[in-house]
Amino acid sequence: MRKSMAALLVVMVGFFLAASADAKTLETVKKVGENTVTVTLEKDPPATGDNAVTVAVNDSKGKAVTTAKVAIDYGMPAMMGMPAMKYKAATALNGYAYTGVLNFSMPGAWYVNVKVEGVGKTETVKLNVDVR
Ligand SMILES: [Cu+2]
Repeated sequence: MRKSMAALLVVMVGFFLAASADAKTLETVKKVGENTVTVTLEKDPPATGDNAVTVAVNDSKGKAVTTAKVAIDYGMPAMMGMPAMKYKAATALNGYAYTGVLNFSMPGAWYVNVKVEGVGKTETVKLNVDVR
């Protein structure tokens, strides 16, 4: 019994490692003041539709900052025959990082501005992503 449980565990860990090796995420790390902000989009390249986003804020010692407020503005500037698109995404603290969902309604160049408040000066991490 114990042996088969151990074998099952080995198989499960194997599957997990294989899955995480395949998963491509898009990570951006920026130093903002004393803190380091790591923004991770679940897909690389990001895809149209829902994309989970995780924002980790760590202090100068690497400790997770869990008292921040993280809000995201994202969109596309106006294009020929199309007005600018602007969206907002709230995030919630989930363990040691803030998580939210971005919904890209079309492929193309999008901006994603991650605003971190409540840890000294408000800081914004700006990224540009190419949605496929
Ligand atoms: Cu557009």
